[in-house]
Formats: sequence, C-alpha cells, structure tokens
Amino acid sequence: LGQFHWDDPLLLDDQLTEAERMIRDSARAYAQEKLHSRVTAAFANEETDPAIFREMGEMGLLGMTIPEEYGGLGAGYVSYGLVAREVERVDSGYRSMMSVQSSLVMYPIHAYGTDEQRRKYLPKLASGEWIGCFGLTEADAGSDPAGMKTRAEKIDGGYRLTGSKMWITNSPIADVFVVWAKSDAHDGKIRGFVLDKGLKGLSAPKIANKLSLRASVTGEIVMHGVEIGDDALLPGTEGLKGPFGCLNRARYGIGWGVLGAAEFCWHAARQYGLDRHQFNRPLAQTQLFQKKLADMQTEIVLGQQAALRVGRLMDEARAAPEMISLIKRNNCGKALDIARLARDMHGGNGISLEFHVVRHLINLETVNTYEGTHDVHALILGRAQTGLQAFF
Ligand code: TGC
Ligand code: FAD
Repeated sequence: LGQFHWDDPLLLDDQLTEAERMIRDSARAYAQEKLHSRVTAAFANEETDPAIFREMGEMGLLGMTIPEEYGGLGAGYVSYGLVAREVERVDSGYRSMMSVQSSLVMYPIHAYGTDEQRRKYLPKLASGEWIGCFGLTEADAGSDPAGMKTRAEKIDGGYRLTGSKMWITNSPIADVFVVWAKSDAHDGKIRGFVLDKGLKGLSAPKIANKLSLRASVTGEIVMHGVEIGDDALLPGTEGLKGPFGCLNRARYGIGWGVLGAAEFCWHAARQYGLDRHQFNRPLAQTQLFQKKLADMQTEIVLGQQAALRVGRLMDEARAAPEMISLIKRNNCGKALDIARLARDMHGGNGISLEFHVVRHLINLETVNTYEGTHDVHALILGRAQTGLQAFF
C-alpha cells in the first residue's frame, strides 16, 4: 500500500508533468516571496501596486496560454490553473489582476482580433507594461449582460461609444479597455472594441470603500461619445458568445484559484490548532477541530481533481462551458465555507488581518459573485440537465 501525505492526499503532484510542476513552483516562489509580504498593507490601505503587473510579466505569468510570438508562454490550461492557485493562495485580488489581464483582455485580442491588434497590444500586455480591463457589466446589467445599454454608433471611419460599465477590475489604472457594446451597424448585436487610455470622453473613476478584494482596484468605465476608428473593432466575434468565450477561461482559472485560498486557510487552521492550547491540550487534539480539518481536506482535494480534469479537457479542446460552471460554482462555494471555518477555528485572532483568514473570507465573497454568481451557475447547470431555462 502507498503512503498518505496529509497535504496532498490524492497525489495531485504525481498527475502533473515536469513542466507544469516547474511553472507552479516558480509561481509559488514569486507569490510567497514578493506578494505575501505586501498584501496586508495593500488590503488595509486599499492600494493596488501597478508594479505587480510588470513583475508578473517578467515571471511569464500574464497571458501564459498565448503563443510565444505574441509574448506569451504557449503553456496549457493546467499550468494556468496551477498559477492561479499559487497567486490566490496569497490573495484573490492579485489573482483577479492576473486573470483579467490574461483571460479577459489578452485572450479576446488574440482570439477575436486582427494580426495588427495582436501585434500592437499583446507583447506590452504580456510584459505588464500595459494594464488591461474588461467592461461587460453595467449598473443595470450584471447577471443579465444581454440587458446592457452601452451603444456603438457608426460614424465615418469608425464608431462612437456611449454608456457606462460598472464594477470593472483594473479600470482606474488601465491602459487598454476591452469594452462590449450593442452596435447599430451590426443589427444591435453585441460587439467587442479595444480602447486606449486617454481618448476624449473616456474616464475610469475608482469605486472606493470596497470591503472585499481591497488589494485589487475596481472602477467604472464611463464613455461619453468616445470616438474610435474602425480598427478598434474586434472583428472575430459577434453576440454574447464573444464575452462568454473569455469568461470560460477566467471562470476555469477561478476554479483553481479559490482552492489556493482555501488551502491557505486549511493549513493555517491546522497549524493554529497544533500551536494553541486550551483545556491543557492542543486545539487540534479535539474531535470537533479534527472533523473540520477532515472536511476541509476532503473538499479541497475533490475540487482539485475536478479542476485538473477540466483543465486536461481544456487542453484537449473538449471542455464544455457547463463543466466550467460546475467547478467555478462548487469550488467558490466550498472555498468560502472553508475560509469561514478557518476564521472560526482561529477564535478571536481569526478576525485580525495579521492571521489572513478573514481577508480570504471576505475576498471570496466577491469571487463567489463575479464571473457568474453561485446561483447563476446553478441555473446554467439546471438548464443543461432539464432543457428548461429558469433565468426568467
Ligand atoms: P444565452 O442565450 O444562454 O447565450 C447567448 C449566446 O451566448 C452563447 N453562450 C456561450 N458561448 C460560449 N461560452 C459560454 N459559456 C456561453 N454561454 C452562452 C450562447 O450559445 C448564445 O450564442 P448564440 O450564438 O446562440 O447567440 O444567454 P442568456 O442571455 O440567456 O444568458 C444567461 C446567463 C445567465 C447564462 C449569462 O448571461 C451569464 O452567464 N451571466 C453571468 C454574467 C457574468 O458572468 N458576468 C461576468 C462579468 S466579467 C467579471 O465578472 C470579471 S471579474 C474578473 C476578476 O476580477 O477576476
Ligand atoms: P445581480 O445580477 O443583480 O444579482 C443579485 C442577486 O440576484 C445574486 O444573488 C444573483 O445570484 C441573483 N440573481 C440574478 N439573476 C437571477 C435569476 N435569474 N434567478 C435567481 N437569482 C438571480 N464585471 C465586468 O464586466 N468586468 C470586471 O472586471 C468585473 N470585475 C468585478 C470586480 C468586483 C470586485 C465585483 C464585485 C464585480 C465585478 N464584475 C465585473 C461584475 C460581476 O460580474 C457582477 O457583479 C456579477 O456578474 C453579478 O451581477 P450584479 O452584481 O449586477 O448582481
């Protein structure tokens, strides 16, 4: 019989290739050495350090699935997931910065853009010299993006964009804006546009006083008749399948990432229980404490196996969006439960930023909501098994 490793119960490590392990280890070293030491202050002060994009770029962590000729690594989706797990082990906000840049900005430019657009944007986004954001959600169109009001009106030689996007990761510090709008030149269908910072009528005010994801800046995108050329249109997609194609990638990465946050909370709770004594024994020597640790370990390891399976299927181009909904929904919900348990197991210390678990808990509240809420993914899975859509 084999040996049991409490922190890798089903031998995930064995199921990875040598190259995947190397990418994971270098992401882990960067996250632990460079990000962990900054996160408490960044979260407390609600500050985002744009230098992190350049550091991630140097490490090859931005757009890692994009081919090398455009500045990416040409890596697979399992590697991308493993990196999300390492970055989110430190903070969901840092993973958010990386996944927006990679899956929601670089991916659509690569998948739907012209070669000119790819050459203009991708190398600078890969190096982190430019920061990108993705504008789909509006104040009155969140779970139902088809209800967006932003319009692209055809003008001579280009388009005029009018509307406002809400809750946009990275927007106040962005150089590049991928924006989705209903285009009157395309029968009102949703089309994607790439905007550069500094255009007349374009602004991106910060949303202040967020109590979650405070290390990652969030803002609006306000467009007052912003004029762009024909070359700003992403020609390769039309309709909601354009933004959803990007969301499939980002949601998959979240499926891995949240388990990094959950693993941090599990390991921290275990160590705390070993170190802290009450009633003349370690907390970890009580039955209730051990049951909680067993539940955490079980949910994390099952979630990892599911994420790995979906990642392998993505690399074989066989992953269906519903598989991604399943892991995004399950792993976010389980990570949130685990973070809440870890907070409880730390007693009073659990509410202090210095022990990190409460920060993970309040970050995961956002992650459970963005990229399709927990319940919206239930409706996607419900539709797929009944053939009945229950959104409206
Ligand atoms: P529905 O009728 O289902 O579909 C409309 C068209 O889209 C296609 N489609 C997909 N294509 C590819 N991948 C997917 N996952 C797709 N889902 C749908 C579909 O085939 C159809 O194509 P066509 O050619 O027939 O027109 O659309 P619906 O309007 O009924 O949508 C329902 C619903 C609820 C599933 C959908 O709207 C939804 O998923 N809502 C959630 C919205 C969301 O996830 N927003 C995310 C905003 S971005 C964000 O949160 C970034 S945070 C990042 C960070 O900081 O890390
Ligand atoms: P709503 O859609 O109003 O939902 C409110 C509640 O109603 C939820 O519980 C939901 O599950 C429920 N609900 C909705 N519809 C139904 C239904 N049919 N049946 C049952 N229940 C339903 N968006 C971007 O485009 N780009 C970004 O970079 C981005 N970054 C974000 C960063 C942060 C920090 C946050 C908080 C959000 C971000 N978002 C971004 C927006 C995010 O995707 C939306 O918040 C999310 O899709 C939910 O939309 P909503 O907030 O309008 O909630």
